[in-house]
Amino acid sequence: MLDWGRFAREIESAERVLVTTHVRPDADALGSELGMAALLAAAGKDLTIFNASPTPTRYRFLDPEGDRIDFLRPGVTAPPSQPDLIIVVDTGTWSQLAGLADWVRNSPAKRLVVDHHVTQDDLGGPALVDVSAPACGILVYEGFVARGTPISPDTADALFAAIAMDTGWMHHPNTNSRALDALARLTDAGARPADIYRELFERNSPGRYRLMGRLFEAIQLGEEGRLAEATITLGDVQRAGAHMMDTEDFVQLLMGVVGVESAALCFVQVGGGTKVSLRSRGGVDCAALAARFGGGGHKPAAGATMKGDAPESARRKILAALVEEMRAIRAAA
Ligand SMILES: [Mn+2]
Repeated sequence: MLDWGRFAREIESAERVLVTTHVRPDADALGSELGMAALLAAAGKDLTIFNASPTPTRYRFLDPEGDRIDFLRPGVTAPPSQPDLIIVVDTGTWSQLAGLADWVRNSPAKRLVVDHHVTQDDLGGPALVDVSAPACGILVYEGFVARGTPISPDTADALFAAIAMDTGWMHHPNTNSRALDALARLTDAGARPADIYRELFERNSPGRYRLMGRLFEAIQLGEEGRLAEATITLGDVQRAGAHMMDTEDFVQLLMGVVGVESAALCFVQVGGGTKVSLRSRGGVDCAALAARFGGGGHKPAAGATMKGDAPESARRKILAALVEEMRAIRAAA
């Protein structure tokens, strides 16, 4: 539970508040922003939501008119006006603020972070962080409860989407009763789970499905079925009538094969080079592995882009390193 008394004191003197989040915002980032904005509007604040990057197509249903969440783009190189408080949600690092970081640094406004990530920079203001929360949206939901602010159906949808996405629609290991309780209460407040699910998961392009078919055909298993790997080429993407962004979450499909503990998916890039996505639940540290090839991430999920190598050589290198790790972990067990 965050210190909502502290939150109340921090927002007390502010009249104009700008809410922002990390670059390439996901549902938790956007839902938390919309929730935070509603929470502050109920406290009589003047609100702006402004991000370093556009709202991805998949999440535009959260801001259907596109008039609530603004962002940097050609012709709009800064937020429209200076706030007296900047609230950063779902991140606490300068690098994640990307193109907005310098503007935040140079703004005379006070700063406040509301987040659930471990990695935190000093953004020049207090950070209200709860790393045990599966989603930032849960923290914002708890803010409504703590402050006794009613939740509108639209805000309930935004917070529901935030929590549902950061828990992988309630199947990631972080799914707990705190998340499920928040989802239940948000549903009571008017959230529409079936509509949100359709928006998030049933808006695939036909090209994405054709490319998925190609992926399923290309899966190769190794290490007695514990390793799944595949490569998606530019030709695959073109023949499917798809785009590279249609490959989002593809590596997770490899992890769905029974017995698979680690997965590597290589994407041949347009400008040359190979992007590799790694997943593991068998003890392999994907972040450490990716770091050896100039990438990074989390232990169970990481990635790297290998620029200097031809695709086949990049694939061989990453697989050799992954197999070596898998065997070392097995030998030690
Ligand atoms: Mn999050």
